Amino acid sequence: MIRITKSIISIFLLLSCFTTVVRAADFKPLPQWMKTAVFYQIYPQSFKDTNGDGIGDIQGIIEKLDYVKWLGCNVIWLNPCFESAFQDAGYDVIDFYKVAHRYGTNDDLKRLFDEAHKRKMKVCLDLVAGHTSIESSWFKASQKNEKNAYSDRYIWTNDSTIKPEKFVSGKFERNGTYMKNFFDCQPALNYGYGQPDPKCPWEEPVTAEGPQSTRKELMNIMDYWMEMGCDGFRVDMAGSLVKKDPDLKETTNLWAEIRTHFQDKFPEGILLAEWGKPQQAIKVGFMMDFIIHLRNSGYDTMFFNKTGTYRRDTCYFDIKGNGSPDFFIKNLTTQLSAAGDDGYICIPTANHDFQRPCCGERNTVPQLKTVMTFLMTLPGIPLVYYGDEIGMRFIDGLPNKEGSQLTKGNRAGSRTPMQWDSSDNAGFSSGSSSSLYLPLDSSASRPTVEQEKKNPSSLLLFTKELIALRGKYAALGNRGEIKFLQSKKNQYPLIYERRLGKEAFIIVINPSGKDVSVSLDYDRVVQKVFPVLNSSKHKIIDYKNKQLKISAEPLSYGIYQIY
Ligand SMILES: [Ca+2]
Repeated sequence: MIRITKSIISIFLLLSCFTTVVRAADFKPLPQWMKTAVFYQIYPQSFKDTNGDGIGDIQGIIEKLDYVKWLGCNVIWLNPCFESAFQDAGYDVIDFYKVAHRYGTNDDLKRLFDEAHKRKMKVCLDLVAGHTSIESSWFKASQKNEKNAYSDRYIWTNDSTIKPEKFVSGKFERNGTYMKNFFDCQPALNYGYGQPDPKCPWEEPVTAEGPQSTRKELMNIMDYWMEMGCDGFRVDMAGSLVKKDPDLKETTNLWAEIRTHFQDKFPEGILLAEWGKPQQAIKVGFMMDFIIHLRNSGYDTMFFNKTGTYRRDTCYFDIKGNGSPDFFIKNLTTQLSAAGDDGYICIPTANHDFQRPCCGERNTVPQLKTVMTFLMTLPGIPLVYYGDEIGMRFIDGLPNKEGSQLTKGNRAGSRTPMQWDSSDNAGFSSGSSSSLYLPLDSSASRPTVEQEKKNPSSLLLFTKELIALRGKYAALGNRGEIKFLQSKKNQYPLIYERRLGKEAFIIVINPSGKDVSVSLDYDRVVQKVFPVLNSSKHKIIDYKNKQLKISAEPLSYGIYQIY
């Protein structure tokens, strides 16, 4: 009897598993173009201003498409460009269907899609799916006492004296407080709760009318831009739409429904998560996720030093050579194996939320070349954050701009105007310097695109060369495998193999200011070690008697093809 009961329970568990959890195998395949995608992230307010108001615009992006393509990038991700109250630099959207006046019009954005496509490039928008601005017409309607279509679009308590954590009170017609996501001006949209507490009536199940209508609206927004020519979305805070969902069951169901709808209509479109944990994001249906400063990924242990939005005493890419890559490598290896062929990871050079590679004491071209060699030889889809290709500096000590200031650090330092040339305002804008969105790097030696295009040893031409190598050799590309060959004794240099089929490379990077030598056992038969890219006149590695002998000068790097 017990055995029969047990079997029934197992069958039930098995069935419930199949009926509620959608697997990656159920989705349509990833678009083929992701295999050779190289991203360039544009912060629209800081890229190129064409009407002299001091704020970058869509026309400016159109004018610089040829530059982005010249660099070797073929996909643009634009930070939010929708009508906004700009209390969080556009991440507080008023109208998801309308381009913000300061950037142009919907027609301009359509022209950007068309111009990009003419150049065989793609454009992804930023979908701020989790919340709106308090100035949104939805939120205004939602505050009314009388029941209307937006009453349950947000999460409202039924009593203004009830204020759980993250709930905000105010002078509203209806009797209640609302839930926020980040700043108070960002009320959370209601996608429902994975495990609603019956004692809290505002915790609706995902199947309730309000959450279902929010879900449909999100798909409408996506359809609207995709039909206009958009190629996909990066979804802000993608893992946090459904509240209280510890096992991600309802989050998985939500994204599975969206992905299925999206791919049925737009099989070439892509969905990227801001999640920070590809093993989860890809499982729920995203095609790519970032390994960044979130969720204890180890990204900080590689790059964050004493200056920047987030600060640490030591990191691996530091001239002192006191860091360790172990934690990052461990996480990267786990994430890659969990993602498998179902999606891509992306490890960007930086983004609008944290510091650039050129930051504090890491500020010379040779130092930045070690960072760029690493980021541009990793598997997954590479991403260049605007300006990192020329070594733009994280500017410390800027004022709070549109919510850039967090409790601890300021994000403005990574959001300053792009430095194009030696003309006024570095070619960013013809407006007065006081009108600029954020001040330019005031350093007399600030790098520019114009100057670096002419300099054969510049970071810009170096980055362009690294990107070109990914296109030339599949082993160095998005789907090539990676194996770290780190010496157990020495944390420096960083040594890894990239391989696909018979094609193989060994990459050595020494970000420290010390000479380092190591010998490693290497099982594969090596007949020839050919330097494809090398910082020094001498080869850093040699192969003898099944051993790799590596001797790396300070701030050196090399990419070697092995036969
Ligand atoms: Ca402008």
